[in-house]
Amino acid sequence: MNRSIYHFRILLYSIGLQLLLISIANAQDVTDSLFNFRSNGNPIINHKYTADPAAIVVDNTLWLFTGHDFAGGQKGYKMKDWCVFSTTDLQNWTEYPTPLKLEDFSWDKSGSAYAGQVIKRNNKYYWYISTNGSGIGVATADRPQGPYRDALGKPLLTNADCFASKHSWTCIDPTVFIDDDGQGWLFWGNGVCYYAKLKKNMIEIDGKVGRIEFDGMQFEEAPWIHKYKKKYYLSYASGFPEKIAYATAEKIEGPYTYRGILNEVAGNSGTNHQAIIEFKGNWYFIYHNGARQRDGNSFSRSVCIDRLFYNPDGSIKRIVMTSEGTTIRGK
Ligand code: FUB
Repeated sequence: MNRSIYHFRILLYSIGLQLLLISIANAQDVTDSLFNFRSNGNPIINHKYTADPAAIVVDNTLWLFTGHDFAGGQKGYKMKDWCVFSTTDLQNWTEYPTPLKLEDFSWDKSGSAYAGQVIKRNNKYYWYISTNGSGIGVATADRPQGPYRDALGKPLLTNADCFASKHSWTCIDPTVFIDDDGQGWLFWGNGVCYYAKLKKNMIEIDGKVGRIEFDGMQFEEAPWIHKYKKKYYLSYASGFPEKIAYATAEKIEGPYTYRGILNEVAGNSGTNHQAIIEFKGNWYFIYHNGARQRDGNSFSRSVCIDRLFYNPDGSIKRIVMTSEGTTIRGK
């Protein structure tokens, strides 16, 4: 074989190999190995579409749990699995193998993996997830990165528990909170905000389901409970397209007082879905927008993080959504 044909063949092989590697990298959208990446601003994740963030801090590490949207051209929320990421500095992240899939809940008939939240209790992790109509489920794991297993083999809550609602997607968006006295609470809902106590085992509801209502509420979905200086903060998506509003109370069951808008409509996305968390002495507002999608719909979302600041009276300053995100220090 003459030398130039030989070199030409080597060139073709190396191009083929590179194309193969690129397609393997793209196929990794369903993650089956550890993947390390650096985030240089918002959105923080750029190798896949992520939505509905929830976070916990364990020791030095922030764990981020998200939904997993499909790429552009989508007509609805049809997600099939959830994702988990960790970081110790909000810049360098690790993504873990897919920790939980909708198919892990044999009772789901909806085909849509909606929002959820993870909490730690007694060295176990509890992931409360929602579906579009089949109810709220709970899965457990021994490590934050999973894998998680359905703890009940049936929903924890269904539309039948949502006594004041008629529409099929009312039993969604659980947020979980363990109070200083050890009592676990679940809040959830679309259109109406429901709440209930959890038993110590975290996989059973204790007592009656209640409803949160207050002047000015306009509750859409995505409740999130956090505590700051002994006060309870209930943040939630309000109106549509969604802004995030919040209210505060002296007791977790209320009465709550409406405190105003916290975050404006997030660019190019009808939904907004926040998590609020303290990490290494700073408070963060984690949400999603549609910044990375090109076809203008609301179904290929991306998680972002910006700082959250309190006023001296405990009210929260309006969130400033930025492109730089947490790469700006002390904004
Ligand atoms: O991602 C599906 C649904 O959209 C969530 O459950 C809601 O909070 C909204 O973000």
